[in-house]
Amino acid sequence: MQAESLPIQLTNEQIGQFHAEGYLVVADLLNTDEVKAFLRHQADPEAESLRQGLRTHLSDPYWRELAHHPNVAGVAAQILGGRPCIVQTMYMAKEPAGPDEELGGAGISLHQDSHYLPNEPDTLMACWIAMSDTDPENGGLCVAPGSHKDDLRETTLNTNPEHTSWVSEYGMRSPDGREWTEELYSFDVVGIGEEDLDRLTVPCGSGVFFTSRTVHGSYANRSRTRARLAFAVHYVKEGTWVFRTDVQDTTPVDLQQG
Ligand SMILES: O=C(O)CCC(=O)C(=O)O
Repeated sequence: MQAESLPIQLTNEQIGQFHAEGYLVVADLLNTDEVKAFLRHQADPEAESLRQGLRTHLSDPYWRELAHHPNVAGVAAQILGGRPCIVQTMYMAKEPAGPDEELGGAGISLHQDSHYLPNEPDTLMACWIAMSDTDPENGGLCVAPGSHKDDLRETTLNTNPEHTSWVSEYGMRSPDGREWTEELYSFDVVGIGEEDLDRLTVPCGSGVFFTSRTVHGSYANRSRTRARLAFAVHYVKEGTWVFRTDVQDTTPVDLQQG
């Protein structure tokens, strides 16, 4: 499943762009065979038994391989300036609209990841990989450039029917052992609207790296024929404390494994 070419090395300009804009699109993280092998695996009913929610990278070798991939974790290491540790992995498939439907799979309201994954010091970052061709029509990723420069923004419970909506309790634990629960919900940040967004077109196998404070999300799939498929890994730099107990035990990346 591994790419034969040398792992991607970012230029100083690309790293500067990540810090200036809060995100960076990087082409060809995965080759066609790698994407196909992952999608074939996902379609196999036996893969179901390997799923462990946000921690499927611990139980499913295909998920593990993507999370440790030299072009994914390796680029994260270059951006973080240290060893990345995997916090969570997600596969997000949005189906096209059916013949009698106005919209296909729902989007995710505009948010900052540190709202969901408080961590200290805040080193959290994401790599979002397009596993199909993605664009504004089929519910591709949207980011608000420069939105990472301020603190965490005020939020409300999202109300746009194009976005999934949920509320859930999460356990938290601080480094001194104190424990509590917090109600998290499908956040919508206050003060950023559709006009502030770059609606990205990201071809299959390419990806977007973004900071924990970069406002991002997506809208529903409005295509009638094209699924929007994406795999995301969230990393922190080694030594970072993650407060949520369900993902507190992070996995240091093995960059040799690939
Ligand atoms: O793919 C999407 O629609 C949003 C992804 C996202 O919020 C994330 O990867 O943190």
